[in-house]
Amino acid sequence: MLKDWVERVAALTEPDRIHWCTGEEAENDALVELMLDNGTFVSLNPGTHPKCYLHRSDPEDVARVEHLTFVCTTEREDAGPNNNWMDPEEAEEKMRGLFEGCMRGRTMYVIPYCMGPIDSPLSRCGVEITDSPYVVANMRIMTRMGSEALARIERDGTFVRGMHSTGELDPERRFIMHFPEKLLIQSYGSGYGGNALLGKKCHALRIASHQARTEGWLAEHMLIMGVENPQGEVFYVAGAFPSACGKTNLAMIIPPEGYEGWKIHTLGDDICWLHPGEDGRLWAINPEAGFFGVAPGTSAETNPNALAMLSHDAIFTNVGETADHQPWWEGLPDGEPVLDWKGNPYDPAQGPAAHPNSRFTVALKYVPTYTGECEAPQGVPISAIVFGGRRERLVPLIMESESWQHGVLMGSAMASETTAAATGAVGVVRRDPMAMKPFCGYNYADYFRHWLEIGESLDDPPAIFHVNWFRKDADGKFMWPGFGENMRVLEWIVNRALGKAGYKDTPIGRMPTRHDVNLEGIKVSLETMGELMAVDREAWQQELSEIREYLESYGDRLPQELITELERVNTALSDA
Ligand code: OXD
Ligand code: MN
Repeated sequence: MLKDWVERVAALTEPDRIHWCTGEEAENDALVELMLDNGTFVSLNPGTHPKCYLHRSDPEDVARVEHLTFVCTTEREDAGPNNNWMDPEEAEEKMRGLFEGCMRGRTMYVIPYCMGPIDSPLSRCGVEITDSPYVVANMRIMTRMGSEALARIERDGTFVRGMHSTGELDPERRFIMHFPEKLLIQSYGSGYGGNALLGKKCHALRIASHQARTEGWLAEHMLIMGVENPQGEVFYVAGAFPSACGKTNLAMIIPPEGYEGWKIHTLGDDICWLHPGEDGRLWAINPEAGFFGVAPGTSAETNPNALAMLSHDAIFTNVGETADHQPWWEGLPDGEPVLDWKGNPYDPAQGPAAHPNSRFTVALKYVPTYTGECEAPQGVPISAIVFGGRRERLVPLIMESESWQHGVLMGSAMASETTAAATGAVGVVRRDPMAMKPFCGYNYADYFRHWLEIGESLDDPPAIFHVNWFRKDADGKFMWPGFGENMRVLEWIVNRALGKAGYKDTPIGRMPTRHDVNLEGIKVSLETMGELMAVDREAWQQELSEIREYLESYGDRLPQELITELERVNTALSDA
């Protein structure tokens, strides 16, 4: 079946050569050599950054393109108002036209990959066909790619098919199409990140969310981390935050002074597959094997663990370069860029040295907080789910839902100011339920129902929280220090999960009192903490009416339970 499909794709795209990827070191070395020869890769300083390479993408191809991303289900309603939709036949016809002969003169790479540990029943496989060696090198880091995955695919007999060509990199001839009913992805005209590394957003979120719904699990845009307390108990937390809102930083947070004895386990920073276990708990695996993280802002101060893992065996995309060939981006205190991300002499008047969505690709096992549980075939049991957004006003630092239903409402009401991770305006507040707006492969109304049903099926569901690290005061200054200090909030979360942290009930959820979050050693006054946890009744009623309007835009398919829950909160606010 795989062979037939590869032959059909080759007949359509007419490559000069076909290369089946094994994932071996020697194969990677040869690809690196090829990319250094043809300029796809620039070698970085082997003294400071051994085996690190810089890739400069086409300047018009620097982020995910949500307006060119489609979910092609037979019925338009199944894709929902949260997705761009195209009729599957029309979409395949359009893509056939683009793929026809597009690999002439090129090599076609066949990448068998496994999302999740090779021996895990929770993992799912795929095959990406691409004409980009850069994609192969990235997929090798981001997934379990090669011979072992191929053997599993042959055993399973089923896999997600992904067709990718960089085409002409013409934004006018660029589409990212998903056919969930056929477990098929077709991507043309971009070589960048989520548009091209099909294992990531296309497979592990859009197609997998559809698969998860039919099979009874959840595919989520979440980090996975373990928080180990000084008693040696480890609590696993999954966290959903919109793109470029600090998931990577949180996943590898370094506990601040005063938290000696606490330890962080990093299992993943972007995607989490959650399966109900036989014990009534929710178990998580990270389908990915690497990080594709945003570089700017990553520094020894904000994320020393990330900086440490970026000193070897990493691919940098669209960062600047120093005179001695080290990668450079805004936020690094040392070094000076001489070249910008386009490879031009750096001129601050022309913009930043690194593109705001410039990225690093590096294996998960190189993060200093790697502890190996992400290889566990059964996954890890999740004690807490944390939702978060980037909100300057209104939304408190931390709150806990009263029930699973209330938590689903919190997740579905998530909103955030947009970032550079996708093309389009930055800083605009948009609703981004469960941080899945760009990634949910089916109708959000059905997705909310699926979340409610999963909760009902669990005897011991995780507690659900909502955080906001991004509140600003009247002078526009951040009120909470963030980064490592977020550990203080994590401490409250795991202690809540243990049932031992104090809280007060408020109309919008449970919150710590001013004394329940440890403020020792930081410059946050009790007064500021009070503000960070205040509930502005009128502003919240306004927010609830906007949430209601948003949710009701999903029409009849919206589960009524969410509106009932929203009305409960609204009544509590009126009574307060
Ligand atoms: C990502 C994203 O690349 O969310 O992880 O855009
Ligand atoms: Mn992401």
